[in-house]
Amino acid sequence: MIRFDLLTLFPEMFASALDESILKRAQAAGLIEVRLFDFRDFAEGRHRQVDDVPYGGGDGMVLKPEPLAAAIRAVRQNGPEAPVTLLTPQGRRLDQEWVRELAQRPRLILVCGRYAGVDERVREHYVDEELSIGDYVLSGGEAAALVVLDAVARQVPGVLGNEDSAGADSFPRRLEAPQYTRPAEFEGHAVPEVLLSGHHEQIRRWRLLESLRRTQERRPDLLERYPAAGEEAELLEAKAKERKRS
Ligand code: 9D3
Repeated sequence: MIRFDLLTLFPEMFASALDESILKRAQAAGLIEVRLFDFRDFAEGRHRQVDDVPYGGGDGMVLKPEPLAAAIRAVRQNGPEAPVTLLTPQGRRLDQEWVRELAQRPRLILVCGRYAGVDERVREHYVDEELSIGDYVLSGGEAAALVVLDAVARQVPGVLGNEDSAGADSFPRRLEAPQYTRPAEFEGHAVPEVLLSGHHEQIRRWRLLESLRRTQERRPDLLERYPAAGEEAELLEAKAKERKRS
């Protein structure tokens, strides 16, 4: 069981995602628990102000420190000790390895920033680690928090049904071979012969080769990091020889 505490100004952004398929099942089964906190609820005053203009000038509004800090303190107190993770484009980029590590924790506290940023003093004194999901600009941390939630939940034993109990998704070292389903001919385009043949060994080798080709073509970085060896290397060699002959 992992507990996710999400701190956001937009808790409604999570509703439909949490009410769908895998995440819904995981919550119903008690495998994950998700709690949403609106840090506007921790803002003082009649206007419950959560942001303000930046000192020194500039565009946009900066999230004020007090409501955010009060929310983090309250959430932290209520449950086991856990690091506080700020979702920010300045964070360390998430990858599958980090996802697996996060999934070992009993609890994740995810703080969603907004476009103009968070007062630096909160980052310094209330945040333990900073996470980005990649090099592109989002409007805030909410979409990123959903990515973390989805990826981490998949690693929790029992969350994936029998459908994909390879479960704890392994690090994707190769891209997948193309997939087809019926009909055997679609708008004049046939499914590769070998897949209809029923020759399981030939199908396995075809997939392995297509997977290698596709990885070579689209993600040469993966082949460099995890070079072809054993059967993969043999297959590539055999193909290279074939090409020479023809
Ligand atoms: C250029 C200075 N900032 C804009 C005034 C940068 C900026 C801050 C915050 C840009 C976007 C955001 C909002 N994004 C996130 O909070 C965020 C994010 C992202 O934008 N990309 C990848 N991962 C993440 S995690 C949180």
